[in-house]
Amino acid sequence: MNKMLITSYTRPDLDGIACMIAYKEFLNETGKKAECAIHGVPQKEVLYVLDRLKIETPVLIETVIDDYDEIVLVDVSNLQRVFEKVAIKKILEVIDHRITSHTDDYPDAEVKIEMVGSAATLISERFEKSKVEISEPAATLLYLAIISNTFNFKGKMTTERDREMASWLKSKINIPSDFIHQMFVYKSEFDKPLADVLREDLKTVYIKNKKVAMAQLEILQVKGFVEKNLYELAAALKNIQEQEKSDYCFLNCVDLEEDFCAIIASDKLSRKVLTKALELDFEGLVTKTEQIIQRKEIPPALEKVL
Ligand SMILES: [Mn+2]
Repeated sequence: MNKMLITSYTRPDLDGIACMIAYKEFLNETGKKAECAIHGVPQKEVLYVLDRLKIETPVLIETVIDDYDEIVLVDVSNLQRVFEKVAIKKILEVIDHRITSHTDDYPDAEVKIEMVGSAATLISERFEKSKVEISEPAATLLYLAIISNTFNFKGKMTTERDREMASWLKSKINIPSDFIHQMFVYKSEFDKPLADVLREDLKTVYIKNKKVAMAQLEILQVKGFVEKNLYELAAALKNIQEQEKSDYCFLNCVDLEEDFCAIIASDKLSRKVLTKALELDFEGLVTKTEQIIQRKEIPPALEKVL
């Protein structure tokens, strides 16, 4: 029997990791041989969760890729975000939750892309619908992934399906009541200069020939954080803008326990275009949003005004 390898995008977040570990379990339980592997160092919150749940980190994809003829992508459908040696002809299945133009990239694969808040919801539904018993570690990972990806159900992309699967998973697990808060605390502490942190997770997109560099932090107590670090953050953004030669550049700071974001832009043009696109008022370099905005919601808004 062929073995399948499940993977996600480079530097996976909790959603990517939870999906690959849980989907491996699902496939194994349904009689298929599957393994999972990661590319790059997982994001901080992943390391915290795996360590606290005593779950082993998946192996590095570069060490095993040649042993597999069949590959499954979870929480990603854009091949550019995946380890370069993942060949398109080997891809058997794609499970993702992003608005994407990549559905037709995989003529031979089974592609399931549905607009829910978290890919973990799609994996959870597989277990629930087929009545395959889910282990507590896998259920815990999927539950935390839904919480993390939907900003605790406060993000706009949250759907009823995410809520339903989260409560189904929650009935099967036992986690300390402060686990999620502690996970957020861990995510909010940085052990390197903020400039490096912003760089590490920077996303750049082109909108009508303009290059937009977007940084995002998901942390607790955004207000105090911004007050304390504004100078450093603004300098880091200026640097990014120079290095990337981007036309626009900003940082979106999501407050994980309050319903707002602080958006910082160190240059006038970026502030001007964000003001127009998001109907916000900057005070100095910063503006506060009325509700949580995700980074990926900003390009469509910019597209309308550029
Ligand atoms: Mn995701």
